Order: sequence, then C-alpha cells, then structure tokens
Amino acid sequence: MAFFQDPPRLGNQLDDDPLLLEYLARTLPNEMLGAVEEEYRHLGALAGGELYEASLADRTNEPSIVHWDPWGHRVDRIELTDLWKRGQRLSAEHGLVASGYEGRYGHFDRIDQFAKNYLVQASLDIYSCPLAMTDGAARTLRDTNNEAVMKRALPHLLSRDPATFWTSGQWMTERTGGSDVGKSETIAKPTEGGFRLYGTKWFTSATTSEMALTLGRPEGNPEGGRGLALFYVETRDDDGDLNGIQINRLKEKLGTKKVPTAELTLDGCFAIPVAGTTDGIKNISSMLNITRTWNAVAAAWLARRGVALARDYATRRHAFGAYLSKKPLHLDTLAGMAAEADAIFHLAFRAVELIGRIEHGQASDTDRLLLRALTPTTKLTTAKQAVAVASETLEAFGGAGYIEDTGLPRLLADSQVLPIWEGTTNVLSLDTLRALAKDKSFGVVLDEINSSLASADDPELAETIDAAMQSCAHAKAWLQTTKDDPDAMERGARRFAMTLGRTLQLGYLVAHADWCSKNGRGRRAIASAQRFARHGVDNIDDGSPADDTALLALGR
Ligand code: MFK
Repeated sequence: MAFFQDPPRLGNQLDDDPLLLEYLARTLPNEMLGAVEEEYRHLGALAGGELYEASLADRTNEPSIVHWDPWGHRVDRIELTDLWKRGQRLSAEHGLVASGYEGRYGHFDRIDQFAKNYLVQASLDIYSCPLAMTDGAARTLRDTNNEAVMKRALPHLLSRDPATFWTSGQWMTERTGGSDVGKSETIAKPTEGGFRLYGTKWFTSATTSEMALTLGRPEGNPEGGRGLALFYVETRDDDGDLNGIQINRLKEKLGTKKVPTAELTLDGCFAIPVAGTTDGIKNISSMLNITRTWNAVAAAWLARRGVALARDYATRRHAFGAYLSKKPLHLDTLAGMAAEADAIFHLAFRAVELIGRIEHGQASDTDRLLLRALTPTTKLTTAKQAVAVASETLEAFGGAGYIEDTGLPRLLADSQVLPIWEGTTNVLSLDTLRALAKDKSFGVVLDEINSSLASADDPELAETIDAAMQSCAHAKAWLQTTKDDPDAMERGARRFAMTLGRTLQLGYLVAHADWCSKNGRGRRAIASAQRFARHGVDNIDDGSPADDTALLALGR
C-alpha cells in the first residue's frame, strides 16, 4: 500500500483559539467586541484558509534583485513574492498599522491592531517585518514631533489606501555589528536642506520600503551613540530612481526568506535630521521598543501556529494502534507547548495594553516605568520560547516535520530570527538591568506580578501563586547579592531577565485563569497556569563562580 499521511489543516484562526477568545472577552468592552468580531473572523478565515494555502503554494519563491536595466542603467529593483504584494494591500485595507493610531477605540486601539496581526500574520510570510518598522517609524516621528517630516510621512505610514500606503525601513546595522550601534561608521555631510549620507548598512530588512529611519554621524561629531543623529530618508525620487543608494546584494538567510534583506551602500543619500544632530540612539529607541513588541507578538502567533498544526495533526496521524490524540505522552508534549504559547501571548499583549494606555494619556508614571522594563524582558523571553515551541512542533510531525515541502521547517527557521534581530537575548538582558537600575523600577515589576497574583483566589491556583512568589523573592535576593559585583551581575543577567519574564507570565496566566473560572470558561486556563508553573519560572543560578564559568566556556 502507498505511504501517505493526511496533512494538517487549519480552521478559522479566531474560532479555533480559545485563549484569544477568552482574552478578548476579558479585556475589551462588549460594544467594541461586537464591532470588531466580524473583521477578526474574516482575518481568521483568511489565515486558516486562502493565505495559508497561498503561502504553502508559494513556498520556494523568493524575492529577487535586478541590478541593471537592458540599457545599462543601474536600477537595483527588487521583485517581491506574490504573497508579499497581497500582504501590502491587505495591511493597508485592514489598517494593520493604522488601526493602532486612529483613536477608534481609545486606548484599546493597540489591542485591536495587534489582535488583527496575531490572527493573520502567521500566514503572511513575515510581512510583519516591514509593518513592525513602519509602526516603529510612525511612533518615532510622533515622539520627536518633527512637524515637517510628520506631515510628509505619517499620512502614508498610517494610510488605509494601498495606493498611498508606505512602509518604512529601520537601517541600523553596519559592518561594525548590530548590537554596538554606537560604532556606526556612516558619515553625514551637510548640504542644502539636510545632509548627505555616506556609508554601508549591512542588514536592511524590507529594502523595498518607501522610506527609512537610519543613523549617521554628522561630520565633527564625537564617537559613540551620542554622536549619531537620527535621519529620515526617502528611498526613491519621483522618477523611481534610488536616492544615492546602491543595493549591493540580498542576503542568504536561514529563514524569513520572503523578506528582502539587503546590504546597502549609501553614497550621497539625501537625508533629513529628525530630532537634532546628536543622540541618535536615544531618539531611535522609540522605534526599537515598538519593533521589539512586534517581535513578542510575532513569537505569540508563530507559537500558536505550531500548536494549531500539531494539534490538528494529532487527530489524523495513527500510530501504534491509535490516533496521536489518544496517546498520553503525545498529549503531554502538546500540553507543554500550549502552556508556553499561552504564556507568550499574555506577556506580549500586556506590553501592547501598556503602549495603548500610554499613547492615550491613560497611564501613570508607574506604567511608563513598567513598560520600559517589560519591553526587553518580554522580547527576550518570548523569542526563546517561540524557538522551543517551533522545535517541538517539527518533532510532533516526526520526519515530516523535517521535510521542506510540508512547510513546517519554515516555522523553526522563521522563529529562530526572533532572538536575534531587534537585539539579542544577551543585549536585551543587559538592557533590562540598565532600565531597572536607571529608573529604580524593580519594585514596579514586583508590584505588577503581585497585583496579578492578588486578584486570584481560586484554590486550584494556590500552588502556582506560591511558585511565582518564591521566584520574586529569589530575584530580589539575587539583585541584593550582586549589586556590588558588576561581573556577577552581568554573568547572571540573562537568567535574571528570563526569570522576570517567566514570573510575569505566570502572574498573567494566574489572573487570566481566575477570570476564566469565575466567568464560566472552563478549566483550560487553570490547567495552562498550573502546567506553566511546573515547567519552572525561576532560572537564577546562585552557584556558578566566575572562574568555573570561564573554564567551561572556553574549555581551558
Ligand atoms: C516580526 C517583527 C519583527 C521586527 C522586524 C524588524 C527587523 C529590523 C532589523 C534590524 O534593524 S535589527 C537592528 C537591531 N538592533 C538593535 O536592536 C540594537 C541592539 N543594541 C541595543 O539595543 C543596545 O542596547 C544599544 C545600541 C541601545 C546600546 O547602545 P549605547 O550606545 O550603549 O546606548 P546607551 O548608552 O545604552 O543608551 C543611549 C540612550 O538611549 C540612553 O539614554 P540617556 O542618554 O538619557 O541615558 C538610554 O537610556 C537610551 N535607550 C537605549 N535603549 C533604550 C533607551 N531608551 C528607551 N528604550 C530603549 N530600549
């Protein structure tokens, strides 16, 4: 008999997602829920059907670059994949950036925007990359309050008309590296009405964007991040010619293959300073904080997609006399994946909620400090979880999970970018510590965890609450012990930040589970919180001396 297996299928990505349905019911006012539900269901149907099929059918297609036209003119034109072209239209029409800014639902705008992205993006081949940067650029321009640039760019970045919608790049990484941005070598020379940029940008994602925010060092400025300035660049002129930019080549990457990531040479690229001629890193940080939040929501939609596919396949795959959905060990594996995916969702959407409140003037100073600390913690924690869930997803399919034309390996390859771009785990662990130290905000994070736990009184959650409180106490003690030992603090930064991230997640899982049990939503959320607590939330290691760490790390 021929060997065949039923492929996994996806249903409506709204109706098949109990966590999303619970979360929306818990968080949004009823009237708003009624108003948005139809669009969410439509996006859920697209993501589970047509777009999912299209992304499988388009699997091997990749963007390509044409450097020269037949008459010898350098054109550097990038051809996008069909699904990306569709993504462009769909993003404008559904306001996948714009709805975060329109004020339709006040501070819930951001939840609306990210719920739509969460629903649809896992079937859009990482079109989220240019959208994240577009959102970051819109927010940065607003924060810097540069009237002229805002007037020029914002109507495009926030357009719902595909004909006028622009995306933005975020060109930061140079040959000197992506983490230590202060070493950037791009020089900015003054010219009439602005500056001309000269340098190389080593990774620029979504290079087809109509504009970009980038960094350059005005001549005569000091070294380091303070000497950089934030610039606004339009990539092409009215004739479609590139603005002093050469696209050297597209990158060969492990995943995110539909994203046209390129190396650029800036050779007299006309640029306008957005916020003075210094403090570029500080000024671009609004953008980083938005794109890092997108990263966390991307972790949520990728993990959720893995769970959805593996869950469905468990009802189709028959082995050792039964469907996998009847096998205790397989169910245990799926349950673990589901609990991690739930935790990612809660942490990511808490950051989203805070952004909405802050942008609508409904936040306290404490909320601002909380978001500053939460953003790096959230990004680093969720990215690592997404990779782990993606890896389990492939394994849940056995050999099929390792075969490219099932489309499954792409989940792992795409997830693997999440801990790398927008700041690696270690860079963000140090950023977490820096934010806590600068703002003295560790107490704010502890209060956040405690208030999530305090709202829960379901007796089934008692043990999980204890686990979260113990983890908080350990984190507090570790900070005390290491505060006079910068080396020990740096060595433990990742474990500490991960502990904060996972403990916050446990707090949110507990609060959500308590709400579900009191609102007739069954035991699913309680099981999720309990399971996540059993995975462990405390990663702090008090016992690794510096010498042993170096010995092990370097092997001598
Ligand atoms: C699916 C969606 C995914 C999205 C896809 C997007 C793809 C885009 C591809 C890329 O472009 S990836 C490029 C990613 N690169 C990074 O994320 C940079 C990683 N490195 C860091 O984040 C470093 O921490 C940093 C460059 C910021 C360190 O540089 P410095 O020179 O040591 O800066 P410093 O002294 O820490 O900070 C300078 C100022 O900025 C300080 O303010 P003050 O001058 O008032 O003290 C900081 O407090 C402030 N600052 C830095 N980071 C901040 C921040 N403020 C708020 N939020 C932050 N995150």
